[in-house]
Amino acid sequence: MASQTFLHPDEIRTLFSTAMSRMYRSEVPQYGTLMELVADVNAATLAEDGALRETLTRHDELARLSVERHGAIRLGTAKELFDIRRVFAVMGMFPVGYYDLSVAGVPVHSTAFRPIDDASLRRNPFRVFTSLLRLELIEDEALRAEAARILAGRRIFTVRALELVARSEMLGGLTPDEAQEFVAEALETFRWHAKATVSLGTYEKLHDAHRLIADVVSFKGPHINHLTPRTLDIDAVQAGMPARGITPKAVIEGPPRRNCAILLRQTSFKALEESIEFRAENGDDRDGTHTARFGEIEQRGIALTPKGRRLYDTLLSDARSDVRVGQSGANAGDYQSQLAARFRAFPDEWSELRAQGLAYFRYSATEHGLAARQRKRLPASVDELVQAGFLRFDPIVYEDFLPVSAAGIFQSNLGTDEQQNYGERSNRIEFERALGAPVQDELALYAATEKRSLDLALAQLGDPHL
Ligand code: OOG
Ligand code: NI
Repeated sequence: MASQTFLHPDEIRTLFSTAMSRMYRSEVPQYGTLMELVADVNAATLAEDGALRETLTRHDELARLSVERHGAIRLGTAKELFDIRRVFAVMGMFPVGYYDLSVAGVPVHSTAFRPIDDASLRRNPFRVFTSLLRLELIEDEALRAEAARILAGRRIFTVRALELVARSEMLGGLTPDEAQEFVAEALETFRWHAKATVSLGTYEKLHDAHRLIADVVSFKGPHINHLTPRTLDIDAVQAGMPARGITPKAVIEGPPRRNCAILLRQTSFKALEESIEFRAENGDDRDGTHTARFGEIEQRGIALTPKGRRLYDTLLSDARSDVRVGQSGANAGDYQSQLAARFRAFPDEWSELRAQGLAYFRYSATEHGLAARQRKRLPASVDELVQAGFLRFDPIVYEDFLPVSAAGIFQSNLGTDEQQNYGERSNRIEFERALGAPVQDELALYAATEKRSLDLALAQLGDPHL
């Protein structure tokens, strides 16, 4: 069978994320410094917390601790989004979730391309937060038309990369040699270009409309704008950045520090100002600078049910209306303490989170339960099985993103730490049309994982329900 000679998409993703990490570290030395800080903090945390070390070892996570968890790009056209979906599919990454950032003053909407099944997530969880510029949000009609014209003329993929994508689609995969070549070709799309495709004058006009528009339209391709490793203690990394010459954003996005980590906490260092050679045009041959690239860290917790997510959204929005963080990070300390105070209303014990239906868990039959099943009929309800120690439950990790947090990461790297609050508005249908496929519903994925684990565990315990 031909398929036996194909390299598994998870392996291709690992080749890709490794190549991206190497490229980004050489392009942005400060990112290498952040990686070192993260490694030091993780080592210190593990040395202090034996239980955590044991859990990570049990789940086979220690070896991959320092592997990047995500990166981000910003695309300019529907066609680019359509093709990037095909490129990521070769690596086992599929669009999950829809994020409308325009409501937070960022003219994009986004999805995350990520592995979906448990085994793939365990092998390599690398994902790419992918945004599509919404040109229709540029008010100046002439500028909008010019931006569209510039974008229509660029090709962000190499010819060979698209050939290999088509080959993979037709035959069902790539051989190891083809996969190597594919990764090298795909990497070209994410590379930094110190040479802009527009003059400084055009760049400035785009920049005045929105900094992000200039970032997307002025360059040959969608340079990767950050990579994000996982930390075991995000507060320690945030606090440790200045001593290593890194300027962190003002506040950590997401929930406050807790015993039972929920969803996702993130922080980043500010984007760097980099020299750009602009195109000489109509006597304009000035050079300039652009800020786009930064480094981020993340710490993930349990996935919340719709009920849990509603509570999270309410508490977050309350804290944000209590204290507004200003442009230069003023009030950051007050915000963090207000956030912690508000979140006291969010149960902070696993058993409570489960009992109140606030979070998703992975169930498994315990040794004790399997042995008991041989001797007697087990109790009928899940709660009773849990109580008796026959059924155990572990948190399902949140693998997605948070729109308010993402907006905060964007804002901080567009030069302001100001928090903007939002109302609801979305253009998902248009996004999916450009993508050429629906995005998967992340909550449905967690619910299905929980249900599968519970069905299996109950079957192993002799289906006491029946
Ligand atoms: C993406 C910002 C969002 C995250 O982790 O929430 C993001 C960008 O700046 O392009 O990466
Ligand atoms: Ni990010």
